[in-house]
Amino acid sequence: MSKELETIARIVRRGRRFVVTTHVNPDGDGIGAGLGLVRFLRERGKDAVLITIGKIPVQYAWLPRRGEMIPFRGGAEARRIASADAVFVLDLADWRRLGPLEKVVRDARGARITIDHHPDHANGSDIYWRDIAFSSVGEMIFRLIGKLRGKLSGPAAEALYVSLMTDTGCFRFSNSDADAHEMAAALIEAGVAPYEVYTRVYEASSFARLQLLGRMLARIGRASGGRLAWGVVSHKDFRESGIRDEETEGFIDVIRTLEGVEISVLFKETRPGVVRVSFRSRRAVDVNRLAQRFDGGGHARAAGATLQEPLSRAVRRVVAACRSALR
Ligand SMILES: [Mn+2]
Repeated sequence: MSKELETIARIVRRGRRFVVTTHVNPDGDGIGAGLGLVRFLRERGKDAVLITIGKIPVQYAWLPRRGEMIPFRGGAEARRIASADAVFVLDLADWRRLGPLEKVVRDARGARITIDHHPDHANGSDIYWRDIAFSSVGEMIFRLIGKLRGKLSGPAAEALYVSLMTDTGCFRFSNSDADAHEMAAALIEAGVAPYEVYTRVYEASSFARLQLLGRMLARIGRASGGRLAWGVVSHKDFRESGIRDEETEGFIDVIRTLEGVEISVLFKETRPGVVRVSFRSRRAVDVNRLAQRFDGGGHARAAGATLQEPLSRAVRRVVAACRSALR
């Protein structure tokens, strides 16, 4: 049992006011783990809120209830962070991914706690509980609740299930170990209906999104004898389809289903001259290191980077780097 977990449990027992946050453009893990923690804290009579930065993917819009999750707008949220007994930073190692919240969190008076399952990165945490063995930050929150001998309510369990389900790719990825499945069993016993949650998150695609996915797949690129595959969504595609960037979550997971592919890449030109690149690998290549070459990062099997250059140049450079990683 890590000493950080002991310290965090002590802070939770003693504190009254908490703020939880996660990276810019949060994903299912950041939102699910964050809401799971907020719900647990509120049920124990504490004041707690999840403050988000950037866009919330549409498939999670149903999850937060009134007042549990608020966007960072400025003064009011900054004051809440400043006066909290502790600020939780979830699902990120490099605090630059807090965007406009980075400085506010740095200046907070309460304990600054990072809980994360990405590789180590220097940050301003007072307590840094980091363990890449966890499938999701939701699983770490689940452990924290267990440590506090907390009872898991249905709503807290549902939020944690979203975290676990999305970060394990619906229990398909290599991080879906026995612990992840045992946690799923506990969440189901607490009242989660897996099929309902799955349907809400993954079977709510708009028609335009599906058509855009088709367009991306029709142009899929391959190299290195099929061990590398990539898809491209240009700014023109976004404009013509009316689909927003955050609605393309999951596109990369379709590319990676290709037989024999080791590295899958998705390029998204979110604005002219701004290209967000997602990397996934099956087993041989550490895509965290690959992404770091482009000033990004993540996990060994899933990482990302943002390039500020024309789309064609970004594709050319990243494909070349992937090909050499596969040699
Ligand atoms: Mn995560």
